[in-house]
Amino acid sequence: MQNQLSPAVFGELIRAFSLKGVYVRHFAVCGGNINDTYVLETALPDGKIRSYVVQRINRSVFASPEDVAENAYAVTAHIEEKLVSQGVTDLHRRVLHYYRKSDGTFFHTLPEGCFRALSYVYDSFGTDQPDPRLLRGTGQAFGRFQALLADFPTEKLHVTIPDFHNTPKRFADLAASARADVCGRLADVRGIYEKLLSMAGQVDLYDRLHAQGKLPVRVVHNDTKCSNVMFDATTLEPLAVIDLDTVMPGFAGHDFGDAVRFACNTLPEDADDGENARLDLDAFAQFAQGFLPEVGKFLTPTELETLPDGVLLLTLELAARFLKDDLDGDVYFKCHKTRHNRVRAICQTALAGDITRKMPEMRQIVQRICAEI
Ligand code: GN1
Ligand code: MG
Repeated sequence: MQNQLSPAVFGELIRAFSLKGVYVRHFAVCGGNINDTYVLETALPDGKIRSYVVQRINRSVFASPEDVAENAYAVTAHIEEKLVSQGVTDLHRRVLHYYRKSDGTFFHTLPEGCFRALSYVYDSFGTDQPDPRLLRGTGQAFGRFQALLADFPTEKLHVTIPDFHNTPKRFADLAASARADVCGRLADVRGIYEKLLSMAGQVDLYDRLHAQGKLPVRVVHNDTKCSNVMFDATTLEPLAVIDLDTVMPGFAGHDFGDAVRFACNTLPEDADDGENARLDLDAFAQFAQGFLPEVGKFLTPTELETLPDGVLLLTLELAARFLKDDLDGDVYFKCHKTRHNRVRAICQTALAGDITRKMPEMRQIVQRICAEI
């Protein structure tokens, strides 16, 4: 549960970020595993209601919030410029805006935490639950995000969480937690742990290809859950990609893989019967039909060929991260049920097994769509 915040906190934020209007109400938006997110409503002098998004940043995950904000600002400014040159007019619905304080900084620290304010995408919705009607649009949104940033100089980005998608290191960290076994949980999760290790033989694939000069570094969103796309409430068209906290240099397949592992799983990420998790190939094809036409022109043949490998990599990586957090005693991800991280790890491990089996079909689907672009 998020701690309750008083209206006075939001009043202080309205002042600090020079937001328009006076406080009316706020409510929490559930879903994130790291930060706390709220919608804040204010009333303008003419009585109209204005909405903002306010977030309390998890300082133990993001050591330098200003670096996170600088990345997000640089990326959104670049996207905005591109959209303007493409003749897009409803910019406020297509790209997030981060508010600054009068001293130019993006964060306001109060006894209750470290806060930032950003724009609200009107007449839109996001969803935690993958929706078949939105799969292609989710692919389009994340593909377009990469396309809009294809010429952004990656060296300008801060590495806000080092080794974020360093899958081999995630496995090394898991092994260290298993050795330490601080909560005495290893005996209980040994089966999952061993199954996971048995699938981890190729987790350095992207790093090897990069070292051979075959995989370029790109701007990567790094958290491409379908809940991070806002859709038009009427047309269901994808509007803006949100949650830019983890935008960093990385590989294109990270974004493709993370999106598929979340949106094309037959079960939610933390389903109680996670051992039944499977990859839905129809869903995969729909997502790919949205994503590939957006990126097909500029990703290299090696990047395109290895997109399905990213699905396995990211699923294994998340399984390793959840299992590590279970072994560590739930210190990283927010937990809402008993042994929540164990539940999540079981689901991702079963999904990784099914992805391994379905790799040939995934490759065929990607090849077929690429041939049609
Ligand atoms: C975290 O909080 P949220 O949902 O934006 C995590 C992602 C994981 C995701 C799994 C900074 O993202 O890496 O994929 O949970 N973010 C961070 O649900 O660790
Ligand atoms: Mg996130």
